[in-house]
Amino acid sequence: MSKTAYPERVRVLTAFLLASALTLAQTKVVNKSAPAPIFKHRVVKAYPHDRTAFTQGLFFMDGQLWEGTGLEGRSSIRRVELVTGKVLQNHAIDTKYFGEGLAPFGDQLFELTWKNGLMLVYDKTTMALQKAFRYNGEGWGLTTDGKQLIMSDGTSALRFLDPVTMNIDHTVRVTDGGIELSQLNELEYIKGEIWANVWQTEGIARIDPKTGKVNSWVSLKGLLSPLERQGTDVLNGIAYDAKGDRIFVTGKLWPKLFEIKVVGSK
Ligand SMILES: [Ca+2]
Repeated sequence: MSKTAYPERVRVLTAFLLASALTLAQTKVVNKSAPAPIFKHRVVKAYPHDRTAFTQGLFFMDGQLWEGTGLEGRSSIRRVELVTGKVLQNHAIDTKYFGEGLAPFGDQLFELTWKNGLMLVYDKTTMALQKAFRYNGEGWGLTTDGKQLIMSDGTSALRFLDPVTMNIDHTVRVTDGGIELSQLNELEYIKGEIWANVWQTEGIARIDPKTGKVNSWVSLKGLLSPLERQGTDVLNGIAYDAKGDRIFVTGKLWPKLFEIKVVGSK
């Protein structure tokens, strides 16, 4: 499964690697266009994750994980027990849709579809489909700051949507070192920042929602062992437990989900 053309991927990976190299060579000279610093992570705990779940959306609510999975014919939304990884509730999505980002708002769940141009809206409790909204372009990641839904679409844009009308309130362009950063995938709003998996990298960008500027990166290299990595797809999925101040990450078809802490962060 590929989302965009190869040259675009190379550009993004190059940007991330370049940012890594520049950080290593960081000098004391203050440069307004310097790329954001990259911090490492520490694993607090590892939990089981459904090896067949092509994770596209992830968040933590009511003491549980909520996950949206993708692929045509295999897309679902599910409520998952953190400790065991057991699926407690599952709703299969119409096979013509490719599920993407998933976020809660009020008593509803909102889900993007990759190229179907539809935002699907479900009842949170029953997971019954209630309605759908149309949007332009592709649907990738989705989160909320508690006031609006925030959506990525594969470009450097983050759209801020009214959760009632689904109208675009405004759009922010994400940049690192003054260069636009595209391929923003799964999202999570964490303590005033938007965290974004950058597709096909092992980096999470921490973005200022107002300016779109990347404040810092979190490198998640080495989460899976080479053996665990076999048959998996990319890192994707960030969830935040606000009460417990816990951050969870996983990936598409990954056997594990991790609670992580950022090391060396401000
Ligand atoms: Ca998320």
